[in-house]
Amino acid sequence: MKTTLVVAASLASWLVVSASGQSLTWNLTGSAGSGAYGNSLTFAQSGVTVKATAWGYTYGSSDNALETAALGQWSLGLGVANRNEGASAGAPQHQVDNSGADDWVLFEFSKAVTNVSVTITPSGTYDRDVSFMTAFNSSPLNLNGLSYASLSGLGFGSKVDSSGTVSSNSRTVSITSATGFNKLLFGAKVGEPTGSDIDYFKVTSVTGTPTTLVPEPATAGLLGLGVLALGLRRSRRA
Ligand SMILES: [Ca+2]
Ligand SMILES: [Ca+2]
Ligand SMILES: [Ca+2]
Repeated sequence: MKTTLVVAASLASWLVVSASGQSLTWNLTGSAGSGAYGNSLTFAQSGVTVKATAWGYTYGSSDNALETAALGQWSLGLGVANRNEGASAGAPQHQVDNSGADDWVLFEFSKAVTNVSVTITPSGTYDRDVSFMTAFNSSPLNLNGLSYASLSGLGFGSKVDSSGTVSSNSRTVSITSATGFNKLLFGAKVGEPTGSDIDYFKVTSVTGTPTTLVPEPATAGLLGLGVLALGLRRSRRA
């Protein structure tokens, strides 16, 4: 019996067990066109599904929290039309962008993943900086009315920025995370709403390796030792 154990960094609250080793790519391109506020698109690959929804930082009269947006799909991938842009916004605002309000795509995986990367493609020549956050949360998420500060309550870690350059080419972004996750909030870089800093792109594909995560409760040490002992015993028998 093959038992694979990968013990995550000591500070992580989840252990990664039995990474399958098979990397999957979910191709997000298509021809659905503009979406409606609150819609979703789901992509399946080898039995693992990814549900994508769109969010804009447009909530309330002062745009101070996340609100459902319209998820569109084109030949270069997914775009977000937020409520300030209008659900059927045209180019370039129907892309994921930070001109005005921040746009985000929330990816909810049916299984935890590691070694994740996201490929983006601008429709035109634009800056390609991104921000992202990851979480492990076994419930479907509703981000409506939540500020960035309140996302930690759903298990999201700190926002990570990743800078690209101005180009019309695709860019692949590695998603750095201390452990596996099943929620990825991915958008144009927060805080660059004007001029040539503005980032515009569609999200073309997501790649990741499915894993099984085991929680690290108060008894983590004991549980970890037990699993480790079991693994060692099995490997001796093999
Ligand atoms: Ca947009
Ligand atoms: Ca915009
Ligand atoms: Ca930028």
